[in-house]
Amino acid sequence: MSVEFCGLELVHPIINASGTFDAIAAGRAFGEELIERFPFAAFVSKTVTLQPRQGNPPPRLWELAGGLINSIGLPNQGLRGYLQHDLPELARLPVPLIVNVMGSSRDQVAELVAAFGERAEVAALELNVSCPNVETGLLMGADPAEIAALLDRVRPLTSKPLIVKLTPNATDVPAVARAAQGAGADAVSLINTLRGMALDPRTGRPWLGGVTGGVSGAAVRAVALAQVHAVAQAVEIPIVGMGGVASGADALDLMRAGATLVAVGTESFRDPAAGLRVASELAELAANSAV
Ligand code: RRO
Repeated sequence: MSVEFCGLELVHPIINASGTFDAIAAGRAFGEELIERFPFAAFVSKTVTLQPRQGNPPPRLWELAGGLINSIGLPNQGLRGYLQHDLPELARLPVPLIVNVMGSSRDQVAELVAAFGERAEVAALELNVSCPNVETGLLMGADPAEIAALLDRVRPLTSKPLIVKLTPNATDVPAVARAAQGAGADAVSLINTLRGMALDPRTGRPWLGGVTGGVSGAAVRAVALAQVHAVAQAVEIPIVGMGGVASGADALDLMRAGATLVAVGTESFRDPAAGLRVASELAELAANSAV
């Protein structure tokens, strides 16, 4: 099941979706067993911003019949805190580290890319232009011209692979993917969450502290499949497909639609070892069918 992705040799095609698996907390809970049987072939960090952020006010989660709505709002220690605390711990993982970064301006993203670009512990960068829970994130990722301008600014700053994480909350996702490819992205990943909302049944007011949030899980699987398929017709660079993957069959669907790698997200909250299970189910299916 090994696969080459942007020059990285991965033992299988299953990785995690950014922000859905805390490898440091899981390491504390499960110890060396987690390191020895790490569920993913590469690890994608939660989004890092230049300055520390508290995140959105609680409540931050709403459970749906078919998934979750999150309004986490990018809590993180900022670049300096990440370099000091998280990076040394994540560098111990037995798989390549992909750092996900986000800024509210091109200059901010550039500073993050330059800083991580020179770290040997970092195998690749994912540019989050698609968070539904902060206004600025969505604007960049919904507009092909904005994406091209962002890549023009940051591409010269690193030779590491740059993966652009696309938003499904855009009118023409393939056009954004094409703009990313044209301006030097090495890969695209999709989908991030779809904007959604839940009301508190007792008060009729928005449940989430951030009012709206991002929908993920089984509820978005068909949307992800359609968008990965559409983007695969539009670009030649590799695609990381994600959205509601809970089984090897779901992963195989996304690969048949054009994904080179598949990320598991919401399912890891239910089962922290989901990545391993999806990879082994996929291997069994692939042995019996042409991907
Ligand atoms: O932190 C979040 O609220 C968040 C992010 Br950065 C993202 O990219 N996607 C999402 O659903 N939530």
